[in-house]
Amino acid sequence: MTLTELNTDEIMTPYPDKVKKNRKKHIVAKTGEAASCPQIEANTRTVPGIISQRGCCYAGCKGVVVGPIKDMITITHGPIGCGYYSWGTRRNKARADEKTPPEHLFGTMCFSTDMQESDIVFGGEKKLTKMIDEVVEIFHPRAINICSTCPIGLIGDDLSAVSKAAEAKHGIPVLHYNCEGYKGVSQSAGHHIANNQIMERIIGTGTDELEGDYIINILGEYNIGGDGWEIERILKDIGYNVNSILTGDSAYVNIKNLHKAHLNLVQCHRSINYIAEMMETKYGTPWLKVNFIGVEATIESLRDMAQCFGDEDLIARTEMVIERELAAISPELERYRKICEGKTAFAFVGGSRSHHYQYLLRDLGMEVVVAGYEFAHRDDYEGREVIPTIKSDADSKNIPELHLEPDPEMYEEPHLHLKMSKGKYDKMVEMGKLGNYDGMYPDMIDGSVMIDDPNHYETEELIEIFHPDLIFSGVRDKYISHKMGVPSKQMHSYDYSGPYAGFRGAIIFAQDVANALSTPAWKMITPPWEKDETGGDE
Ligand code: CFM
Repeated sequence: MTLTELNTDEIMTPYPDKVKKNRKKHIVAKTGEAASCPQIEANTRTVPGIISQRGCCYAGCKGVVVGPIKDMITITHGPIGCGYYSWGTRRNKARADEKTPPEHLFGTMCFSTDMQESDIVFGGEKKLTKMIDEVVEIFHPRAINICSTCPIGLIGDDLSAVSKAAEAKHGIPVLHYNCEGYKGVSQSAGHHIANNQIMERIIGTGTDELEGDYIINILGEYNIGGDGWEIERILKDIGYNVNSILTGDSAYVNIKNLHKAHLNLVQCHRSINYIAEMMETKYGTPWLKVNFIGVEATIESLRDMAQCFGDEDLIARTEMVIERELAAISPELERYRKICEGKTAFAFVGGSRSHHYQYLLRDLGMEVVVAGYEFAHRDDYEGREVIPTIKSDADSKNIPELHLEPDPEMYEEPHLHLKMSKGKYDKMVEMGKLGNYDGMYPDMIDGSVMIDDPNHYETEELIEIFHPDLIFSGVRDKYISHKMGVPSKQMHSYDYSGPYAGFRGAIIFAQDVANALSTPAWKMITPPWEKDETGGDE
């Protein structure tokens, strides 16, 4: 089944005219003739009350980007709900390492000023100051983050003054983020605010001399279910030195030295493209878009990385590791592929996974027939070449750009970072390998649909039209599909499974998907479209 103009109208029928007009711009069907992506509206305000899957600015800043920094204490300044509900819900795993002993790991704890009514009336600055004092006295953190929630912006607490005073008093960096939940139109605004602050206050402050060749950072990898560790395992085997993964299992002490790396890899571009681009401007660090979700995608990313450095030994070691890993996983993958082959899926995830996971599903012979992003920008659908700048987006109008000049001490031409000739570097750029990424559209199959900021109602309608075998969802839409007899995989937390990245992750994913597809329970549910008008079975 494909989506026709007729179905789209039918889906929109119950909407008031204004909503209809709005939502129509967020749905695009791919037809064989269309080489380039029709314009899709994205990163605009959600229709109030429509049951969107989106999160807020605070979620994007605290929950997604800065929360996982393991050796920083992140204080949620606000009523307790925001801190409590963002406590340990994103599965960004972390562990102690050489530079970060166990007493500096704070990721499992929840810190909040627990603002009460009287604090809202009289202001929360004193309470915040006291909390910072306590946190320093008890835990001795290397640095502190303070993340604002909605009421803080409304009552106007001066976080900048509190942070400055605390820095002077305690002698450690105290970073503050004005990431009130209502800012922007989704968590995407929070990513941007977090990126700006990390760039301004942390990156470039380190003086460590990093040892070895091929020093890289992996930006936009959050170690959900241990993904980052699997990627690190492969890269270390090949001979790369991973300085820091941002921000999964990352530490303040490593992020300080981010500018010392030779190359930045970008996994989730939506949440971290700002840092990649700002580092290129300030330090000349080149960046490469990678995707370690999917066997073929991982192989291509590894080959692209090796090409960036152009070293014959590295290229040979890359091929050796690819061959070894493939030999180890292929028989098992083939077994699961037999169960999954020919099945279809929906992918409704945040701002990059709905695209990335299409590669892994394709490894299993499955196709995504409807893909939706919750909060992506137009470039995530249409490609960076088509939409070269995100400045026209609603979020970007609300968040000031950092105006960075090249750092004369650190800035080198990008090709010098990679120790390659200018000509070779330019060729990589020309091939679209460096400083670029594709949107989701070219990877969608004919007759498939892309939908921006989908809601419960539209999800139900699309299930009824397409009858997918599996749905990749968030926790809010998961149970809709279950009630309709369609299994789902929670792709933000992996339903507590994982890792799914790299080679070993692909096997765990294949097993989970094969299990979901072959569980007999789903056949025992009669979906609504097979029921008669009175709600009974036909
Ligand atoms: Fe990037 Fe993410 Fe995603 Fe994202 Fe997220 Fe996440 Fe996500 Mo949940 S950073 S955009 S804001 S890949 S928390 S690890 S799974 S919505 S698709």
